[in-house]
Amino acid sequence: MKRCIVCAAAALFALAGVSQGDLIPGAITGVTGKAFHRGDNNDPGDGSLSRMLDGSGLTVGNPGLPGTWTHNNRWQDNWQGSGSFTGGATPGAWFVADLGQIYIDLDKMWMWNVREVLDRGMKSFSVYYADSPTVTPVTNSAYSFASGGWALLGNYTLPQSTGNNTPFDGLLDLTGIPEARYIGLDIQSNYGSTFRVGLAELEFTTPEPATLTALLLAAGGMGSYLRRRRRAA
Ligand SMILES: [Ca+2]
Repeated sequence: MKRCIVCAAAALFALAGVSQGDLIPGAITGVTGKAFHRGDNNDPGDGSLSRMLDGSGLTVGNPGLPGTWTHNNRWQDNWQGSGSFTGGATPGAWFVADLGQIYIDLDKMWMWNVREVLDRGMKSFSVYYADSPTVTPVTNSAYSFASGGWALLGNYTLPQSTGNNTPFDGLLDLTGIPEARYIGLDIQSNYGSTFRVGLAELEFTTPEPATLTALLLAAGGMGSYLRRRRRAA
């Protein structure tokens, strides 16, 4: 019965033009990106930057079970920036996600690595965050996260993908970010490709509504909201 409800929900979302990524609980919609290279086409074409942010290629089998959130290996549904790389190092590779507004409750970043050709997957990277970068990033241009407005969250390694239709490869905790609109990746290496580095999908989430309500109640936020309503009435 539960599975039927999930299937019905997925069918309704598909009819409404909502992506599979939106089925992920707490997913932020409408995220856009900039990067050192546009990928195979300009947005929103096949293999463009938006294909790593729009849920393309994702299948959310059961929204309540992250292990069922898989991504395919079609080049059209991922982003692979081009460069000249040696020994796995990817100098000059960067990516910035624009969440569309400032969030004060960022929770997680779910990451699916490149599946078409596995050595093109992102390996070592640093994560930065900002409300308003001093220098606006521009696709197909150089960029430095030392240019102002950015704070470092940490340095990470994303595992290589294991292939077609497999679950997420990395899950990053964003709760250490007090507030941010932009999330930046300084990409330092890949898994050996001499000319490509990228990702299949990134999904950003905030706490699910039930969790958020509990947090507000715990913090006393809901209590003050209710008091304000009574005074206005
Ligand atoms: Ca995708």
